[in-house]
Amino acid sequence: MSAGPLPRLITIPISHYGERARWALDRAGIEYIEEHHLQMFAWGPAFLHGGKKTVPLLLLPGGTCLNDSGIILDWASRQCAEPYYPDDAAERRAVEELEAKLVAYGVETRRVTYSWVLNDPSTLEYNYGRAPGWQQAFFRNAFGVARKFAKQYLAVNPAALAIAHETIERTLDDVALQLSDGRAFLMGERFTAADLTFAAMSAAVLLPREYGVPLPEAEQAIDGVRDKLLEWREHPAAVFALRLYRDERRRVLKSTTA
Ligand SMILES: N[C@@H](CCC(=O)N[C@@H](CS)C(=O)NCC(=O)O)C(=O)O
Repeated sequence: MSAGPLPRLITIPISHYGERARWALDRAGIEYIEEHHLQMFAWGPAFLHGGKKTVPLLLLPGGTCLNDSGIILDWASRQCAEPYYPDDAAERRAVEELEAKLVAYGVETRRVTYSWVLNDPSTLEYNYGRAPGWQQAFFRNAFGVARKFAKQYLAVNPAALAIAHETIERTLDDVALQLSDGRAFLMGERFTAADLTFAAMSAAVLLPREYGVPLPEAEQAIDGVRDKLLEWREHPAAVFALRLYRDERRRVLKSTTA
């Protein structure tokens, strides 16, 4: 139980960068209040508090704003009884280098998800979370306009999607290769930020049940996306990511500050 004000996590609820931050905080046993905003509307708080256009943001009670999921992950790791980064500098660098690749892979998994949801208004309910009603009403009433803008803004087009598919498949192969010596986690026998980041970035296409907000099922995806999602789920690296969700997403370790 915490005394005093709690940190505020500002997210686009469905965002896997938000999920990366949420998981890092949850695992460290840190209490926080999550505030949801929808795409475009999140620009307001993002600029106001973080000085840039992306969320998640973590607003600490003292007034500090952590304005990137990686910064939030590092902060949560430092509060956690079992930190997500190794103490050894070279080992830590290896985790961070892998994370940087996985964050870029996350842009491609997100592109694939948007190629589905921007063409399927039935998925809108999953997007809303607890965002203010007026933001939800905008999406309900102006889906066509929002969709056109978002497709251009996020480069959801056949050429970019072809690159996304290649990047996703290459990343899954690389991860499977890294695991092929039988290690339990990406960097060895211990769960690190690389595992959390890989699983969270993969969640956009693997749709794990344990994700921080409800997601649709792969089987519901539109033609042209569904077969890829179902194929990728069977990949050994995807099986690993889904195992991380099953075994690690709800694990709460002691916070050193609790
Ligand atoms: N590197 C950032 C990326 C976050 C990010 O791309 N957030 C998206 C939501 S999925 C966003 O806020 N996009 C708004 C925009 O790009 O205009 C992080 O890890 O926090």
